[in-house]
Amino acid sequence: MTNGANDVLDVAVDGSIARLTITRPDKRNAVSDTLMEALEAFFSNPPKDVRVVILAGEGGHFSAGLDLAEHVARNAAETMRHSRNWHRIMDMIQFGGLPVISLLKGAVIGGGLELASATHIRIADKTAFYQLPEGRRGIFVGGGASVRIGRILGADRMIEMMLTGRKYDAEEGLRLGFSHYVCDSEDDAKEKAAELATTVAENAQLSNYVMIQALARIEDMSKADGLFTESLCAALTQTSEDAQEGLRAFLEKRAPSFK
Ligand code: 1HE
Repeated sequence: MTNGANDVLDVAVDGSIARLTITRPDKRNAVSDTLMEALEAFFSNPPKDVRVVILAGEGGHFSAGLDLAEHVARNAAETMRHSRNWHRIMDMIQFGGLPVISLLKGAVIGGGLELASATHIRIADKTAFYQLPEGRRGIFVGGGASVRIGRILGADRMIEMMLTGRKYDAEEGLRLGFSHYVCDSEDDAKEKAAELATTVAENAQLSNYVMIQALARIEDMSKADGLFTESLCAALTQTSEDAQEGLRAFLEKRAPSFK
């Protein structure tokens, strides 16, 4: 099934997998307000049977970040609201309960990197490069990078990356954790995404949900609170019907069949 959500985000649903494609290649998939609205519309009410989302960009780039043409006109109060709105929608992507796989290529810059870092599995091809050029534009990150990219890189490396505006290539990005995989070509990356999407979709849904909801939050907690929360999550998943099926399937040497 394919619905053209609107002219900036194409949404194609095929069984349990939804493929979202940013369709602004002429603007290098820069993140406009309309694109954020389209992402919000999908993630706030995803189709019922969807288990995994694959997010990609049309053309040679994942995303060149914030649409700078729109940004020029904002005053301080509007910028604050805009930034908080991005935080809200990025949180929806990260904590909406659906695993999201992003396909990274070409520019993964500024807000494009913020968007990628809200996704759970990041697959790059060799053309991908990563940059936080906000210093060069006289601005600062505003879509969650201080927290999400800060977590991936550590504040020290992120400061250096921002001060110098340096570009990391695909292999460096893999080493640093911007991506989890690098494939030789875009086609290989798509194939890898489809394979991983199938694997993830076959997991018990409650296990996936808890992984997404709990692990990033536990990172924010004290050790004692984190361990307590882990036990609550274990109690929730390990007493589910799917857990009984998963354990039985292992002992019976067969693949599990989850609800
Ligand atoms: C854009 C944008 C954009 C391209 N907003 N219009 N992001 C940046 O600072 C990255 C800015 N972009 C670039 O560095 C380059 O465009 C690329 C390296 C991504 C691609 O280069 P190239 O040579 O293939 O394309 P181009 O000729 O630079 O751009 C093609 C068109 O896309 C052109 O428009 P045209 O009407 O003249 O054809 C560009 O203006 C347009 N375009 N990038 C608007 N970003 C919540 S805070 C987040 C803060 C940030 O994200 S800061 C980082 C912003």
